[in-house]
Amino acid sequence: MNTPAKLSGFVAAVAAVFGIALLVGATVGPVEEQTEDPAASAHDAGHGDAAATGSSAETPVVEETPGGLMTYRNGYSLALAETNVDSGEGRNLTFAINGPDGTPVTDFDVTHEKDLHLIAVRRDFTGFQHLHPVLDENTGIWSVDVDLTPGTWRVFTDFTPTGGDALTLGADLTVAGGFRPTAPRSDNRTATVDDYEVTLDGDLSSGTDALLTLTVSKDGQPVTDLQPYLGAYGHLVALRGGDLAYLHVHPDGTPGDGATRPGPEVVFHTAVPSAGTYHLYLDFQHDGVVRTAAFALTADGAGDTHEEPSAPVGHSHSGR
Ligand SMILES: [Cu+2]
Repeated sequence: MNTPAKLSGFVAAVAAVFGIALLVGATVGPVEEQTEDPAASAHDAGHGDAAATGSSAETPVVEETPGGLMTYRNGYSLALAETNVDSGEGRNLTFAINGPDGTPVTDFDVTHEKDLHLIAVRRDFTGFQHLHPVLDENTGIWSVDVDLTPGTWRVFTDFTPTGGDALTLGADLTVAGGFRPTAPRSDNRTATVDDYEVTLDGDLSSGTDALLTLTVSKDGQPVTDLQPYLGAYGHLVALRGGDLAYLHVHPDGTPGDGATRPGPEVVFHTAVPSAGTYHLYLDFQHDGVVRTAAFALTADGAGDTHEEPSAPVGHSHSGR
């Protein structure tokens, strides 16, 4: 008696499976296109590149693979001279950016006042450093001193090869010695560094261009004479928890434009590609010293793509 009901249930199930298969097909397609797309670059994410790359313009903001996850991309690669090193302060690190012809690149476009920005961070989000290596133009070898504690580090190089698109390549660096991983940071909107306190306002939500306002105070007084650092009153790097996807965060306004004040507020905008916790590092300069304030902020997945349409974005398996 029940058979027709069962059958129609089966048909519905098959239809559901097909529906999911169709969805998967639809979502895999653009990703495959993207891996062939040499123009994919973190710098230009969400800034109108989609039209130029020929991918049909839906929501271009967060469709790209974020930067920093790949060691090889668009024919370029990050080659660390050594991938296993000893710990210590001021450890010399050398590397090359190899180009599509397999030889080290020596011509770079200046971005944020430098040819190349290097971010080194231990994979448990300890020991963040934002450095500017020096290039030997004869050999294409970059050199920089890094303070390394034992553990696995991620090294990011953020650059624009002349004639090419902006890229962020990442590679792991293993530092010998025993270490105890730092527990994951829970969300924090206040960071203290030396005599400074920095607070973070604004929320992250996938698919939305978020405004983040960082407010700097010293000894309880607002700081109103921040100094430009890399052409802005602050430089913010965002790394996603779990995989350390590297996001570009753009400052709002530039020093000397007549509207941007030297603190206490520094405003940035960014679009995160997914839900998740993001680790944010603000470099700011005051009294001639660059300091880094560290935050963590969890983004909701309101704009996450590739979700099953009927399922809420939250998690239904929490079991509580
Ligand atoms: Cu830099």
